[in-house]
Amino acid sequence: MTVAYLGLGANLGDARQTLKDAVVCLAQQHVLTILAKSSLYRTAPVDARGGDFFNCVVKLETAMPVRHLLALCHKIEHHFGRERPFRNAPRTLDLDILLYGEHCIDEPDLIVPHPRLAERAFALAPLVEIDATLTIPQRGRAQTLLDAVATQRIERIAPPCQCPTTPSIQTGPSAPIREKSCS
Ligand code: PH2
Ligand code: MG
Ligand code: MG
Repeated sequence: MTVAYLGLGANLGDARQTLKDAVVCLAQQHVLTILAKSSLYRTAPVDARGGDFFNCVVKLETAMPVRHLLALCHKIEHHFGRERPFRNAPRTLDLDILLYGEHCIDEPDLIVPHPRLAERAFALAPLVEIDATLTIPQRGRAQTLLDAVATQRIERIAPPCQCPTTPSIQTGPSAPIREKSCS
């Protein structure tokens, strides 16, 4: 199994809703398990045209080889209406493999860690939200990299889900249950 991080971004159509739907879509894939997801962020475009983006990051575990994961990302982008009229054009959904375990891949159509990850607050902030101790192979601590791009405008827009989880409901050892005999 490999732990991977995907960056999700959108700035066309109902971008905020698309990111939420895309996370649900990922969660429904039997070939992976989502381990964590960041909040949503509203972010200023970096080297791109169009309005503000929404961004988030998903941490997952999968037995898929990285090429299969890439193909799945492309399939989901296509499902959400992604078109590529020119480089960094406004998009309904962008799904990038940010990290794939500790692997470093350098091929014409796939570079991991993502080649511009270390300069982008919109990817680093959600990564650090998920794991404050995260280290990017060949780059160093994500928090240190994030500190260096503090001038990029990003705003966390949705707090993590406030749904009660089992540990917070259980306040202590449960009272013993007195059982009646079935006879
Ligand atoms: N993606 C890009 C280029 N610029 N800027 C923001 N804020 N968010 C993105 O997801 C983004 C970008 C290329 O994929
Ligand atoms: Mg991208
Ligand atoms: Mg992409």
